Amino acid sequence: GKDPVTVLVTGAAGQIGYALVPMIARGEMLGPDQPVIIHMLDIEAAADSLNGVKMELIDAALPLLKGVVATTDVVEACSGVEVAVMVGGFPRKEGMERKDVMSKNVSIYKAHAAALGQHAAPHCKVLVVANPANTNALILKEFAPSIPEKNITCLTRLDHNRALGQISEKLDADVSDVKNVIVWGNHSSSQYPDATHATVNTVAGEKSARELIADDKWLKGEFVARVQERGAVIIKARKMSSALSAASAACDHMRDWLLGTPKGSWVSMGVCSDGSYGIPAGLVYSFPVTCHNGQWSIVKGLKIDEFSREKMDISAKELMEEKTLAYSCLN
Ligand code: NAX
Repeated sequence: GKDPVTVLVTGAAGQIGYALVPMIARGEMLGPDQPVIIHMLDIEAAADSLNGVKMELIDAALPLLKGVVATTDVVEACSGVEVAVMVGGFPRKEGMERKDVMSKNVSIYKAHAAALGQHAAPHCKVLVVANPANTNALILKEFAPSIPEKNITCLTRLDHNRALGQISEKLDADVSDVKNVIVWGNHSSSQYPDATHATVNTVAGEKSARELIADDKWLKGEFVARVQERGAVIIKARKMSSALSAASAACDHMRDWLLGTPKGSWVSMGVCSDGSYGIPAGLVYSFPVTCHNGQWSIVKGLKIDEFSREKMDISAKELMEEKTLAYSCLN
């Protein structure tokens, strides 16, 4: 069989971690024939809980799981890692200033960047989940210069999947028949879910979602708002944030990146901008991408109407402000 791949999950004692590690150990991230070794990192205060997760993983007797490390030591956690899913971070608590949360996460991501840069495999692929996801990824990219910047991404696949879900509900279509929505920008409420180019596979062939829905007011209004606000709606319902769908999206993100996107379809990923679509180069921004041979590329040449342009720029502007704020926390 194949050699095992070592996967790091930070914040593994948290609620996304608890949903994510069994998915990875069942092959949902790297494929059903890919053995894995899972490294789980969390902080000292969560060490007992992290050990509990390790015991449960062992008790699940999963055939693909060739080893599991539960540690609070960043160096041990990052050693030899080929895939890193960064879920650990400092949450915004009530009454906290944006700058204080940013400052905590900047120092966490700076430290994790250094450890990954020194101890992970040089070809390590990184997915940042923890918020502010795009800016945490930006900090990671800046402070792990030995990791190619193309290998550092952030999660907007959950928003992408939510957009697919909304269209599938609206048209009463199977979600697997809907494709090519786009989530542009920041994984925040400024994100722009765009269905302009989405298609739906019907008995009469592939049709434009926009034409089938025939309600631009819904697409520009309720659809956008529903995707943007879905996270908050779930917190309200569950009294906890979305963990199952976030973990599932993290698996989708990594799997498509490593194993490729199907012909004719793209996904949304937060990646380092090359200036495409007028988005400032160097920002970590969510674009439509296709993946092939473990490399993503931004889908080029899509027509952008005035409505989309404005929304895309608003999110870019927010990311530039986050970047400035993050840099002001460095000193
Ligand atoms: P939890 O608070 O349950 O888990 C976070 C874990 O990170 C905790 O166990 C904590 O001890 C650990 N941690 C904190 N600092 C650490 C450090 N320095 N090193 C290692 N571990 C550390 O949050 P959970 O609900 O699991 O969410 C995790 C993160 O995902 C949050 O930042 C959240 O905002 C973000 N999300 C991002 C999403 C996305 O689509 N990009 C969607 C879901 C989620 O909201």
